[in-house]
Amino acid sequence: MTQEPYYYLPQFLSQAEADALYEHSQALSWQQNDIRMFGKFIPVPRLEAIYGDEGCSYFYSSSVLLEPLPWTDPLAKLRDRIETESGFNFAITTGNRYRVGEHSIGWHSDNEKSLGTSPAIASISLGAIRKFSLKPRKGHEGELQHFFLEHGSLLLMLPGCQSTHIHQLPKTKQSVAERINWTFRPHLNQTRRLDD
Ligand SMILES: O=C(O)CCC(=O)C(=O)O
Repeated sequence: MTQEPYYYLPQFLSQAEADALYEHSQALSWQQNDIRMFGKFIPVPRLEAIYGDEGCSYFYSSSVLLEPLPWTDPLAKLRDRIETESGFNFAITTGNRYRVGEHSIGWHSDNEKSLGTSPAIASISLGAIRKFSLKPRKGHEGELQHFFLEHGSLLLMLPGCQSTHIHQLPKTKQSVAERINWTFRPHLNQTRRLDD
């Protein structure tokens, strides 16, 4: 049996911790960005935010540039906790705010140059439960998996996962409340290390 390159901890945060982080997240700086698709700029189907170390900007899909604001205390504490428990370092967290069922992210892997060659990526979910799917790329082992990401859960995509798998958070026609996701990522420019 092969070991999957990710794992899911449904109750990483307690209910009270997840509630407090959700409330904190609502007051942060959310942007409606545009992304280039088939030669045209269209609105990204969700709101985005980014917090992190200075000099660690995030550029994705050859069109969206996110420049980090300084860590807030709650996000920095959460980063420290994920680093301690996972053993991986993170330089930025990118936020996704899905306000309605139409808000989504299509199949992709996180393979931007700034992440380095084999990043670990840690994803915290807050608010409404949404379906998140992961599947192996052609030629790689494994099955399509669906996770119903709970309030306060952690999904850790281990080094290698971005080369072998792709993931998405699909649209839903069901009426859903808002969900916020914080994805902690490393960065080639990062200088802070776990044991600093
Ligand atoms: O919202 C999620 O759980 C997925 C976010 C994601 O795939 C990304 O930011 O690259």
